Amino acid sequence: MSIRTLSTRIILMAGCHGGVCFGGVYPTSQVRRQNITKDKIPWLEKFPEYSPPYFDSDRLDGKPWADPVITGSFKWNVKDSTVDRRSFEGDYTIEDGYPLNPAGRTGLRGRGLLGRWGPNHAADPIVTRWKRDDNKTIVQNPITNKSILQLIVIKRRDNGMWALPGGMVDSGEEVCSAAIREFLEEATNSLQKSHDDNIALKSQLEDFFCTGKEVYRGYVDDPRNTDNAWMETTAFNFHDNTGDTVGDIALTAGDDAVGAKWIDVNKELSLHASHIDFVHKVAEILQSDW
Ligand code: RP5
Repeated sequence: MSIRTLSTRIILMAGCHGGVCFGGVYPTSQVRRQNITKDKIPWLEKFPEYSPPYFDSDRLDGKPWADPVITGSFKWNVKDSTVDRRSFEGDYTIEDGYPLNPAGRTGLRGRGLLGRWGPNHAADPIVTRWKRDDNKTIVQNPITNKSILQLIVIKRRDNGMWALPGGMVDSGEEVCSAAIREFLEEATNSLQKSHDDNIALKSQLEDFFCTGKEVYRGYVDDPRNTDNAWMETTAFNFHDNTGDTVGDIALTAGDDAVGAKWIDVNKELSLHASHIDFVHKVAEILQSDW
């Protein structure tokens, strides 16, 4: 499955699975999304009764990483020196001055909890190793005879869900560097470590992080998405084939994470937003048990 095919599949499913629950209450608020049926998700479908509530969280007030109120000076679908407002899904439409979510209606206008109008760019590291027994032999599923893959997940502080240790790309930051930084912050608690410890850890993992392969780039079905602001990500797989590098490091939750652990990969996994789709792609590439 190509990167674009996966992206398209998520867009078609958006709104009716996982993250966004139409008619549900928006995270951290009392605001209820307008209920809409699946057939009314595409903007091209006529829906004269569509009149969703507007919500901008006051948690955005004064945050340097958040956009101001929209003015005529906003430049959409382009990257300037500080903000990349391009979407991986192609040019999005601007209606009445607001960018429209390329996945369709979400039942809520405004920015919700997201800092940027339009696309909010994140990076997700998918750090994997083979499951091994005490003799370091790779463990297989006896039914499928396929090797079992393990993945590093963190528990999100905001919704308690297990997730990839990803996060927002900082202004001017390379996407792959953001994935590595977020991994170190959320799964090794690098923000609380001494400078020397972080240098040592980074040099231990430097070569490993150079092996990262991009497996997905596009829209994310995140529960915070609205009609005018949505998550997009680039997901990289960092696979420790021998289990000798990242496979051995101590995991400690940090920053926005309240837990960090290795977990067996299979189709029963339940992860935040669209993360299970990215992990499935990695399982296909590495031909692991699923
Ligand atoms: C998801 O939210 C992305 O895939 C990424 O994992 C995450 C970024 O948001 P924060 O973790 O910074 O809240 O949509």
